[in-house]
Amino acid sequence: MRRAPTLLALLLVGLVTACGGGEDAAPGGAGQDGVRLGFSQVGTESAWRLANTRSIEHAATNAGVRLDLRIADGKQENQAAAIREFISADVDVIAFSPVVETGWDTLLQEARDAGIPVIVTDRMVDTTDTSLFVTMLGSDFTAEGRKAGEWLVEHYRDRHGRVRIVEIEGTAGSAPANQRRAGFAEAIKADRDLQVIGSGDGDFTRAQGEQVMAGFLAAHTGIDAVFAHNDDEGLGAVEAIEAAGKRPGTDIKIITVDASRDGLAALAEGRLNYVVECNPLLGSQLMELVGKVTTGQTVPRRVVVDETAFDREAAKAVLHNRQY
Ligand code: GYE
Repeated sequence: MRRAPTLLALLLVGLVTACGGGEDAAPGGAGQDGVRLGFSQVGTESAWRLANTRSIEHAATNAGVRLDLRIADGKQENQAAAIREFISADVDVIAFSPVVETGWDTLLQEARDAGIPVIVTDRMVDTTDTSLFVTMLGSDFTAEGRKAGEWLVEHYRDRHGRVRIVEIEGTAGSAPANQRRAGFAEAIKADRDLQVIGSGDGDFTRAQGEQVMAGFLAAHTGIDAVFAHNDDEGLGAVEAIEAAGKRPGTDIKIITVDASRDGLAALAEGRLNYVVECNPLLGSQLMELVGKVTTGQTVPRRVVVDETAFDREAAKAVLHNRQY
C-alpha cells in the first residue's frame, strides 16, 4: 500500500452509500473518497469514447474521487506528457486508456519508481513486464471480433461462391483494432468462401469510415459485406454506400461493434445488419478498483466487462432506454 488512508477517509468507510447514479454510481465505502486520480483518455473519436468519459466523470463525482482528466486527441505523446504530469503532481493513482498497445514500458517504469499504481482501462498495453500495472479493466475485443465473424458465417451458410468482405479497421496499432481483426479472421476461417478483399484504417471515426468505404467502392465491384470496427465507422460506410447508389444493409451487409444509440437505431432501420456490444460505462468499476488499490486490497489482474450482440429485433427492444 502506498499511503495510509486519511482519517477522514477511514471515518467515511462504511458511511458512504452509493448515491443513485445508475450504472455510473460507484459502490460506497470502497475507500475512494478524496483519492486523487489522474486519468488520461484517448480522445473524442466516437460515441463510445464520449460515453466512456462521461461515465468516468460521473462515477468519480459520486465516489468523491478528485479526478484530473486529460484528453489526448488520439496522440500517444499527449498521453505520455499527461502521465508525466500526474507523476510530478504525485497523484494517488494513474489510470489510462492507451491509444496504441506498444511503447509504454519506460513511462510505466517511471510511475512505478514514483510509487504510483497504474490501472489500465479499456485498451490493453503490450508490455515486457505486466507487473508494471496493477490491473486491466476492459472488454474482450477478440471475442467481439469473433462474434462479428460468426454472424457472417451463419448468414452466408447456404450460399455457395465467394463472399467479398471489406474491413474498416480501428486506429492502427490500437488494441481493439488488433484484437477485433484477429477474432474476426479466426471466426471466418470456418468458411473458406468468406474472404477479406480489402482493409483500411478508419481511425474509429465516421468521417474516416466514410472515406475508406468510398475508396473500397471505387476499387472493387461486388462487395458483399463490411466489417467496421465500430459504429461510427459503420455509419460513415452507410453514407458512402448510399452515395454510390446502393442500399446499405440490403445490397451490402454491415456489421459493427459498440452498440451505441446511433448504431442500434441504424440497425433497427435495417441499414446495419448486426451490432456487437462493447460497453463504455466502466466508470463505477474503475472507481471501485481505485478504492481497492489505494487501501491496499487485492484486485484481480484482469476485469472483463460482460457484453452481448444485437440483431434488428433485439435492437428495437433495447433502443428506447439505451444510455449511450
Ligand atoms: O470500440 C471505439 C472507440 O477502445 C473499445 O475505441 C474502445 C474503442 C471503441 O473509439 O468506438
